[in-house]
Amino acid sequence: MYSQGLIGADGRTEETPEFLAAFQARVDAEQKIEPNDDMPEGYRRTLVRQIGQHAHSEIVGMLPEGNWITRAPSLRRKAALLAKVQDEGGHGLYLYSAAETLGVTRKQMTEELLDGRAKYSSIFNYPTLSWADIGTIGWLVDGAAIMNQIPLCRCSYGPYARAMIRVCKEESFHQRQGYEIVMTLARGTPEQKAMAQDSLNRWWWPSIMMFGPHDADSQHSDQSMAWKIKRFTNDELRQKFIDATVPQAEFLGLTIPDPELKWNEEKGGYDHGPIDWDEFWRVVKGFGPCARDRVAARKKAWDDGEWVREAALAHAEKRRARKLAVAAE
Ligand code: FAQ
Repeated sequence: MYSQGLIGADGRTEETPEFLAAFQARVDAEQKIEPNDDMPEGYRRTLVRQIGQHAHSEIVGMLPEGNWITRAPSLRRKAALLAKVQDEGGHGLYLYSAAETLGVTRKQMTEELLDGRAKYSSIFNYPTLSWADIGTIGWLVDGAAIMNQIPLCRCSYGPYARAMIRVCKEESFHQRQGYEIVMTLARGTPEQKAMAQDSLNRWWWPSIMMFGPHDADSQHSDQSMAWKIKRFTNDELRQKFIDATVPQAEFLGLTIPDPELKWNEEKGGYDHGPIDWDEFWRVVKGFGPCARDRVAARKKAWDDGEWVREAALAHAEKRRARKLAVAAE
């Protein structure tokens, strides 16, 4: 039986060794942690950070693809892209709701994004320069997201794990539609194939960086793995992604822009060339090519939506007052 911790004078759970051991035993036994359960403050903070960043990534991730909705080459492509961008918005909302179960509000999370305290995925700081980029984002970025997110369906925190199940189903469809766009281009005219190759050249390395720093430099991985928030390390997931994606590129007749990419018989996976970590950290620290535009777009959306939030709140208060009046009669 899981023992709840002692409540200290400040109202917080006292993290006694017994409490921490009981919590870890519960995680080790694969029991889900739910919102009303006692949990170590570090566990709660790690989840707020990760789920919040994940939610921001989904919402900011709508911008590069949204840029092409009006320029999609056919009605079918436009309908699929519109639906995909809406799906990403939905993912952001499930994730904000999951984070809210940990005692943080969406307003707080948004403020942290806008003032630069909260991060969002580095990948969404790159520009979408051609229609091929829409295919490549589906193929590589959604592909990388799935690789990272399937294990999150088994995350120890119940609301995050459950949100991920639906998200992963939708991301799988996104990956397929992206691959189909790239396949159409790769089998099209020489100009179309060149457009697909150029897109792969620009998105490959940023996609590889999505998985985060090498394990030796990942500050949160060890603890997150022990708490079963993460099930695989950054490098393990990156390797799985590369191994799955190289044959897909070969099938398309496209070349991955890494001259050092080579099958390693002994390890049963591909070796790859060095990752430009200077570029990664520059982007993560807010100096990516589109960083300023992305945050400005989110700020405008938040400011423009203020009247909607006020109206919804006023409506909710009016309803509550009416209910109270009826109850008092
Ligand atoms: N970008 O110690 P670690 C999507 C930060 S959703 C920016 O290894 P951790 C769907 C990290 O936060 C894509 N920052 O950290 C879609 C930490 O900084 P902090 C988003 C990064 O948390 C598709 C520091 O570096 N997916 O694509 C990045 O254990 C198409 C040290 O790193 C998720 O968020 C990065 N790439 O592992 C939408 C999945 N990598 O917080 C639209 C959930 C690392 O101490 C269109 N998140 N950092 O200030 C995770 O799995 C993890 O948080 C990792 C990082 C793996 C991203």
